[in-house]
Amino acid sequence: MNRSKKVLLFLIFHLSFSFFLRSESGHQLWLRPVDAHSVTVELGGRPGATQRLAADVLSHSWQGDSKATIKLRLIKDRSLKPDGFRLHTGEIQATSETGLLYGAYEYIRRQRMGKRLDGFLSNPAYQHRILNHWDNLNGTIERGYAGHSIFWRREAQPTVTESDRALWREYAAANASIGINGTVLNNVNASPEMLSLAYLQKTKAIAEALRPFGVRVYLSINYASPMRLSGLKTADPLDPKVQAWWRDKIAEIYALIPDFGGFLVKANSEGQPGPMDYGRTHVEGANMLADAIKPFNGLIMWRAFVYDPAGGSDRATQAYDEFMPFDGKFRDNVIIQVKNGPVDFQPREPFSPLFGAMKQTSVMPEFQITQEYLGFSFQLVYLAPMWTECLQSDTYQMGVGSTVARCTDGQLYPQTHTAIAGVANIGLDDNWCGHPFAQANWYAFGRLAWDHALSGEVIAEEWIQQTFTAERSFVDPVKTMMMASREAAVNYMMPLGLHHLFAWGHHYGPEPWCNVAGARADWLPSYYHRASEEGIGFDRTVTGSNAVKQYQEPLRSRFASIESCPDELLLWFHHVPWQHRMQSGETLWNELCIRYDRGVQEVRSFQKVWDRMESFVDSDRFKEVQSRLRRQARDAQWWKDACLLYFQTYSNLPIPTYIERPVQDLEEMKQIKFDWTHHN
Ligand code: GCW
Repeated sequence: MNRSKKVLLFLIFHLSFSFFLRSESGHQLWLRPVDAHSVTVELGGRPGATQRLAADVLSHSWQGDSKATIKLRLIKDRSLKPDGFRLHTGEIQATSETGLLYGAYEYIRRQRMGKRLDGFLSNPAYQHRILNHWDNLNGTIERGYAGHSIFWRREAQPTVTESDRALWREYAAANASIGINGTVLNNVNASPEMLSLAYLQKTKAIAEALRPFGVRVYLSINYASPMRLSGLKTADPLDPKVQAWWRDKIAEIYALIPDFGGFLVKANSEGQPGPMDYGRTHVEGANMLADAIKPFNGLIMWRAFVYDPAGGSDRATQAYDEFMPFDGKFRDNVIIQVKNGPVDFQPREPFSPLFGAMKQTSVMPEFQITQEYLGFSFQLVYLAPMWTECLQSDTYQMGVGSTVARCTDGQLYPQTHTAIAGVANIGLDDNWCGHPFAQANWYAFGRLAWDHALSGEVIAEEWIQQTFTAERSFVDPVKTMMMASREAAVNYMMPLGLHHLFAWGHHYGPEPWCNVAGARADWLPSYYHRASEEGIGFDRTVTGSNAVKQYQEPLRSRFASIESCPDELLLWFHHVPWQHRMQSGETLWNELCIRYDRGVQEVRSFQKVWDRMESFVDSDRFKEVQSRLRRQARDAQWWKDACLLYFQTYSNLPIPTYIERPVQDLEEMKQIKFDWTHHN
């Protein structure tokens, strides 16, 4: 072929692509419209709004035979849980309309993925699959990186517009498509105003928009609300006036929202009020609310994220020490919400020892979808591998195979309620989540909440095909990149079990040297890394804080021994000499250098993968990801340089010469002041 022909073909190729690949904002998430074939949907029973939505889903996205007919059927079937469904070619069966809606979404997904339809039965792993929005009533979002709240904004009185309602419906549809059936609308650091009539009325409007999609609303409460809202003298849970106040408030809420889900409570944690302000316990505090909401079948989700305001013992041990004595004492409509790890959503933590240990109490995992400690919305970090790592961790509490998943989904313990929560990464940004790939984390949370046995890879495959294209030469490399991205972040931020090396004031960049006069010790990185001339890491064995004793054997011994402790958690559980020989045969210092460098190299390789994908993606989303990857590469380098040069001041050892050199000076990096809002 001569050159001009080649150029011509090239032009045609690119023009046709740019014709088809209209620019996309990402607003449609994984629900982008497809060229649907025609289909007839037969509704079952006396169809309500939810069933009609199921029919819409099928007729808007049908990929099967043209002119096919599909029946929606409400049936009685013991093998189906309330939200479950069964698919047959041409038929969806469920015991509820919501089940039909979930079935419709799954039907379409399976058509698109070319998967078997006949006789496919699916039940959710958890009854309550809930997003937690850390949205403040003034519209800002704590740890939110995708714009302001979709629910609240700064205004004298809360108002509702038609475009609010439209947005909430889109949000609800996205949730329904992945099985999410609940949402907490406000920050756990809760404003008492949330329970004022004006805000409850807006909550009612939100509930109405979400209801047809099977999504219930919940609220976070401030424990001192009776005082702050109504001027009571106390919020003591044993005070009859306080109890009456909550009973009345709850009755008021249910009069507005008959299917209200319940409360999420952060009490006596990080300065929030709670029962301990009155000498009462978490049990007394939670049970009082549980009794008040019981007549309405509401749920109290009580968070275990508590640690001693005075410092004291190892922070990683405190939630367990606080809650274990209460096992068996909570009402059956209380569920203890436990973060995946014992400290705080770090890039890698062992699972919280409360999982499986509380045997007579309902416990639910809390994951963080928003990337507070994983690169905000600037970095591509796919979190499913982190969550499956936690869910599949064996706690050994009821023998081999007592995974976190099985300890919380009702299989091993008779929980009245089962639930799972994810802290949302959603805001008013056009693409909802900031980074186009952050949408995958919302998606993955929902899919895992429905089926915790799914692999991160299967979920990534689904998400990529629906969000971008099904072309193998796109899907495969992008999936590999996503699957590698969490480990890459661990490597360039805090490998080998290091944790909390984050800068003061934001949790984006590194500040292992951070020292703020008067700050509590366990808010400073040095509390966690304990670097000295001898070594680095937190001794949590019997010679240290003995956190290992909170784990069941054989884990306790495995973690306690420097020989058997997995590399990934070594510096979490041990203070290790710089010259210690690792499993790889390298010294600890060299291994640390290798990991930091590997993390940076991995991000560089993601850039190359993405740059090869240009022809598959519309230019808006392509450029957006490309630019964010550039930033991620720079910031990974920042992490590596800061941590290695700082730790080197203790190890006094050279960075092995087969590794790329740092390119920034330690003193320079110490001067960096990072205000992320200016970079958004
Ligand atoms: O991860 C930490 C965050 C706080 C958050 C807290 C919590 C909502 O830094 O911003 O507060 O956890 O989970 O309560």
